[in-house]
Amino acid sequence: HKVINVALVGNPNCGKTSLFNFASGAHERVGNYSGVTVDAKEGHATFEGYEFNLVDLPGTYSLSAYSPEELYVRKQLVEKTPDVVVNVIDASNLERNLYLTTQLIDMHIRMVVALNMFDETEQRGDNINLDALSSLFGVPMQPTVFTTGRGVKELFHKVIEVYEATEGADAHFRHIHIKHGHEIEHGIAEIQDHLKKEHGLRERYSTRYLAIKLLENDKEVEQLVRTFPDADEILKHRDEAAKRVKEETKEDSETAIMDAKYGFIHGALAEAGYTTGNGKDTYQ
Ligand code: GDP
Ligand code: MG
Ligand code: K
Repeated sequence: HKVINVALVGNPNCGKTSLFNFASGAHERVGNYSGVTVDAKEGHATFEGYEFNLVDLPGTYSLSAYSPEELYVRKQLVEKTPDVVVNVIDASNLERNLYLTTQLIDMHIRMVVALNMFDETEQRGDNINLDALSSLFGVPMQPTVFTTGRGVKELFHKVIEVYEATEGADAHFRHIHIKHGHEIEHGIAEIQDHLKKEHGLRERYSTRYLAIKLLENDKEVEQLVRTFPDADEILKHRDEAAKRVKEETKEDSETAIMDAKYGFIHGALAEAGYTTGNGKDTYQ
């Protein structure tokens, strides 16, 4: 048996635990409740000759450093290095849910998106070209309904394809960069150049992810970088880049990066012809 370590990541209430229970036969509590403890449940599943170690992570809207859930999910992704992330999203609330997706893409991890609650989007009469959306994000996407198990086999099949894919050479694994606009990208590239000098770093972190986090003034990543011998140099470049971003966008770089991500999402949804039900076009 080949073993694939899979982490379930997504906003609260999008169906992660429902998938976890359906796939692993567990009976974890689903539904609306705020957990007191921030932890991960582990379970197992087998499919097409593969064994899956599933980790059900706490719900999070973002990968910033503002809540215990966010920090916990980040730590799990970096330290446990899952082979594939299943990013579960509530397809009836696409725009907000895709924000976390853009942050996961920054981490340069192999992932598959489960467009869950697909039944609700069908009832509402939403329309979208999923092939186009999937191609714009560089991530395979699978419509699912975890309360009935619809799409779960296809989802796991996609996980296997992404796991087995060779980087660059395979359509199932095509890392894209979410483009944040000229001055932000210029800053990211410059900070990244200085991070690359750090030996051993790249095995655990994407330098692009670290550079973006530094530009967002992320305190946890800044603490990590302060342990590097050339921390002052790196942070000096960060400060200069942040200043240029502010001059260009009139916003602090954290807000500018968030706006750029939402801009990307809007553009992608428009290009994929997204309309929501009730005859109302959300994206023109
Ligand atoms: P989590 O917070 O991401 O772990 O989400 P849960 O698995 O606890 O699910 C939240 C709620 O959504 C529960 O009431 C589930 O029964 C329900 N749910 C999960 N998946 C679906 C789905 O595909 N369609 C619908 N209509 N409800 C779902
Ligand atoms: Mg849950
Ligand atoms: K619901």
